[in-house]
Amino acid sequence: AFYYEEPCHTFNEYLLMPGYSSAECIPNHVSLKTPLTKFKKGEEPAISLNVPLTSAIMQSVSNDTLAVALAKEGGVSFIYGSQTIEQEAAMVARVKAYKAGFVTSDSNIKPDQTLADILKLKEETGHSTVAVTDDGTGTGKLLGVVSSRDYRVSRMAVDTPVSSFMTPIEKVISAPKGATLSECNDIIWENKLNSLPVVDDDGKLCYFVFRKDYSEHKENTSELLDAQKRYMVGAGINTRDYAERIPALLEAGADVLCIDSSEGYSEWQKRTIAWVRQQYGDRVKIGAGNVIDGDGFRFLAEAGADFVKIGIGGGSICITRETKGIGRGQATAVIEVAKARDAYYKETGIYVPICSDGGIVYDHHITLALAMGADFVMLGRYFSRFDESPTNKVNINGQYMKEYWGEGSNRARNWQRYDLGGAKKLSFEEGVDSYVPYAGSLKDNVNTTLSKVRSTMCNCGALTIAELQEKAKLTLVSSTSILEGGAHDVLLKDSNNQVK
Ligand code: MZP
Repeated sequence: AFYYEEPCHTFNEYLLMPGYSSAECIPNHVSLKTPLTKFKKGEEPAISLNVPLTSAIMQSVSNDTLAVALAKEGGVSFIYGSQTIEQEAAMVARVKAYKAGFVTSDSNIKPDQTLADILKLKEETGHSTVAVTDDGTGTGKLLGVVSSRDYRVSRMAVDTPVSSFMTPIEKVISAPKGATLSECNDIIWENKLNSLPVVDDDGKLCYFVFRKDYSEHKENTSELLDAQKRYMVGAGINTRDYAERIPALLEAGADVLCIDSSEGYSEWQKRTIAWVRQQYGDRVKIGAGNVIDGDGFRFLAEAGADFVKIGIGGGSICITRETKGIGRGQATAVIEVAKARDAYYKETGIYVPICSDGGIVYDHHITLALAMGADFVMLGRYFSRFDESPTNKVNINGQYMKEYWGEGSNRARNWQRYDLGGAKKLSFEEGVDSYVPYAGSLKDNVNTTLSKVRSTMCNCGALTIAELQEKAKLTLVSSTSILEGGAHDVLLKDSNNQVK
């Protein structure tokens, strides 16, 4: 057996030490742009992210609703693969069909549907206005609209048909197809509307413009209504049914794929990547993983992976280390894989981005992972707490919680993720089913998290992630210094000014 000389470490055991910050070094000047896929020296990556965040390939995290919300903030979701090929492709297609600021076919309803259907739609899409069209699609004839106000005021039974409380088309203020965003905005403000349907000559619905769109897009007011933004989305695949799943996901519009596996240093991954290269050449982008050392990285890089994911056993819902006794402290894994990535780059001129997956508990762990060499991070627990995640929000003892379960739990039964050949089943659990405290909207939380990341980067004198990786000074902390890092030797107050 081979024994490592040093123990492995987690993010919590490290601190960043400040470097010199010039007057230029302010959070507003920080760029968090980062490569998602590999590139040759001197070239640009085919896909970059504006922020270094991706959401985990998990049933309780990455559906189409969360994918749209994260793409709006500049990151990318990988839709979970532990569902049928048709279901996963449909989720991908819904993200691609979503046009910034416009009602999609998801937010439409037929007049004979009920209030209960609207409430469900609202939950799924987050839209507060629903279009009532004759065929219930985004291109049907517009018969009326229902806004949150309409159904709240009406307080009707949930089985009430929509036609009885919608605002009928005669009373709906609309704009003609071809109107520019600034023209729409004038109508919105003159009439104190929150949203404005745009219809063609036959009364067919083209899209809605929302009041908030204007502030988001006011630079290109004249072009915005053809230049409809498509959001980027990734999709998880496995090493069993890739020959059927991948074509369906690409047809649905997936921008990037990722092999979802608890253990990536395997022949199964090599075969999967080889199949992609044989079918599509370099056109299709595919990440692989997870690995926790330099050998695993090199194996996947040589197999042709576009990026490599790091992490075994560090996920908040993961019990792999307890059940199988394998894994490695996430910080040590990232540091070692980053060294292998840099050596590979020096040798071949090919930069293969790496992703630190799992185990992010505090926002500063993201900065630590980036400083240690990760190009981006993947988070499960973090995103599962938000409105946009697919799971139920429940009240437990007076506190709102969201459900969050591992892909290796009996609930998810994602045996493909743990597959080493053999029977098509999950032989034993490697994940748990849990609750996480509900935390509100993705946008608010991501903005707060990233402002902390930018601020720490400035303390380290870095305006880009590459600069952070070059300049960061990291120190291991003793267990007593960890205690010193939290509030200590004071009595904390609760919200009523009482001692907690
Ligand atoms: P976290 O952000 O919740 O700490 O970790 C999320 C990561 O845990 C996922 O991206 C995935 O790599 C891993 N995961 C998902 N399910 C399990 C499991 O059931 C798991 N063991 O380890």
